[in-house]
Amino acid sequence: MSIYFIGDVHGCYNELCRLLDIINYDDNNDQLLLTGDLIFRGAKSLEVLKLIYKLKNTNIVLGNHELNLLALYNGISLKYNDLVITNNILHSSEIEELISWLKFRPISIVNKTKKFIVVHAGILPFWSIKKIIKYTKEIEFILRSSYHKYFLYFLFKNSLNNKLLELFTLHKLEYIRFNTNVFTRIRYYYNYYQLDNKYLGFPINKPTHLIPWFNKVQILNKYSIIFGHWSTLSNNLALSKIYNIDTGCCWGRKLTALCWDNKKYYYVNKG
Ligand SMILES: [Mn+2]
Repeated sequence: MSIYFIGDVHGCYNELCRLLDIINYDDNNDQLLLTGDLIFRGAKSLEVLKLIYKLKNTNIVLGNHELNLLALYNGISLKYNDLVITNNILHSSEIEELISWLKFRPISIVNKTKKFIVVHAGILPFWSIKKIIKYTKEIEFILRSSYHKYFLYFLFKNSLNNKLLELFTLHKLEYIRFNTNVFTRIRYYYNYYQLDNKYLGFPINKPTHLIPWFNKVQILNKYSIIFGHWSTLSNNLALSKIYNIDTGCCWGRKLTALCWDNKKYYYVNKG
């Protein structure tokens, strides 16, 4: 039995199938964990979603693009959205099953035995494992509740339905929204952990006020972190216990798998 991670697939279905062939993935014996953003950008997003959904020993953490899909499904309009891919997914005969499955995917995966965590984008440096688990549970609770639609409006449109206040205070809801953005969108922050959403480049050339989220992360004394979301990093960071496996397949580069047992990388080029 081996554990494999695969980075952001973004609708690159053919490359995903080739990569699963190369690692000889056996869904009865191995485990596959993906860093989220299975969908959008690439044309075969629905095919990727259906393939991962039907594998038994596979899980994903939710990425910003899965949250986008949940928002679109709930009637929230988003600016960037790719109509052809969106309609293809939303008009699928299996859409309800796929959405119910997505709503129950984790925000983070913490493996205390193997000492790794998986997130889509990142965490903050002072977060302990205990805090990561607590923040994850809060977000998952609200996404899985019957009030998830109101939370998505709060997250995407800053609109507050009073029903949400039956679950949490406004202060707490703002924390949960902030934490959701850290788990699913963070690259750099500045000042008092304000998230920057403009600069995507490699840390070597970054503006001086920006700090990459993985600097001085406290849990690295015990845990490794596997994440995606930041394709400009590829897996060129060369930092101990930090594994970025989004290698920009949807941008014409490659899709990456990491085998946890021997820390070996496997690649498939786009096309
Ligand atoms: Mn992402």
